[in-house]
Amino acid sequence: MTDKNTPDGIKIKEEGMEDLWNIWYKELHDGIAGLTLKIDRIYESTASDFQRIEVIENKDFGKLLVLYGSLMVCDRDNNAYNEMITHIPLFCHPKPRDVLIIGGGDCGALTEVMKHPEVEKCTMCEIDEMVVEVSKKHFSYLTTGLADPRANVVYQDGKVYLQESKNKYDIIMLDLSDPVGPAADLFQKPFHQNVYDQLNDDGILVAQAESPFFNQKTIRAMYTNLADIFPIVRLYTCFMPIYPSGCWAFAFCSKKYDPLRDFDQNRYDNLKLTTRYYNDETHRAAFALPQYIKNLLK
Ligand code: SPD
Repeated sequence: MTDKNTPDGIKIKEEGMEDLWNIWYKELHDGIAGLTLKIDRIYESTASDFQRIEVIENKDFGKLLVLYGSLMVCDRDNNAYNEMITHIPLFCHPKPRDVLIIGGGDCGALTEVMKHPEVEKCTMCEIDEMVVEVSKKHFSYLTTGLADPRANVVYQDGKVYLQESKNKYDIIMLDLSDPVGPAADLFQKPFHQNVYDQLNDDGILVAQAESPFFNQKTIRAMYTNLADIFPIVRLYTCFMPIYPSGCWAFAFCSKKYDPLRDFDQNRYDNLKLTTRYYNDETHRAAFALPQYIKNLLK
C-alpha cells in the first residue's frame, strides 16, 4: 500500500484503509492502579434490569465477561476461581449432598460442583437471568453443568431466597460480584447469619472475599463478622490475573470441618478430577497466607 498526495495535499492510502481499531478496556482498582486490555472484538454491550453486561475479546485472554464495568470471568483464567471456590469445600465435607450457590451466573462453579458424584442436588440462585443467557451463548463450556439433572436454577435475589428457604444445605457458596450494586447486602453480617442458619450442623460456607491487596477493609470486616458467627473461619487465596492485584481471597467458614485436617485425600485420589488449577497441593498451599494478610485478620 503506498501513500498518494491529493491536489489539496491530503495523504490518502492507495488501497483500502489502515485498520485504526484502538479500543481499550480499563478497570481502575481503588482509583490508584488498574488493568488495561486491548479489545479485539465486542460481542455484547447491553444492560439487564440489574446491571450493564459486556462480552469483549482480547487476543490473549479470550472472551471476557464484564458486569457493571468489572471483569468477572475470562476464557484464560476462570479455572482458578471456579475450581478453588468449589473443590475446597467439597473435599472437606464427608457427605456434600445438598449444595447451594448464590450468584455464580456464569455457571462455572455449578459445572465444577457437578464433577462430584456425592452431590445429589445443586441449586444456583442467581438474580440476573440475562447473565446466565449471555454465558450460555459466549462461555458454553462453563455452562455444561446446567444440563445435569441434579442442577436446579432459581432466578431470585439470594437474600430473599435464603430468608424464605425451608431447606438446609451441606455447603453454601457465595459466588458473588463485588460488594456494590446487587451484591452489596450479601457481604453483610445479617446475611452471613442467615447463611449460617440455613446450613446443616456440619455445614460449610465459602464466600468470595475480594483482593487482599486492594480491598483490605472489606476482608477485615468480613472476617470479623464471620468469626462472630462460625467456629472455624480460614482465609485462602488463589492467583487470578484478571482480578485486582492478581490475588483473590475466599473465606472458608465451617461449623465442624477444618479445611486441612478434614481434606479427604482418598476421595480426591479416586475422583481423578480434570482441573487446571486445583489439586491436592494447591488445596493445602492456598491456606498459607503472607504475613500482611494474616495481620489483617488479627
Ligand atoms: N472484581 C471482580 C470480582 C469478581 C468476583 N466474583 C466473580 C464471580 C464469577 N463467577
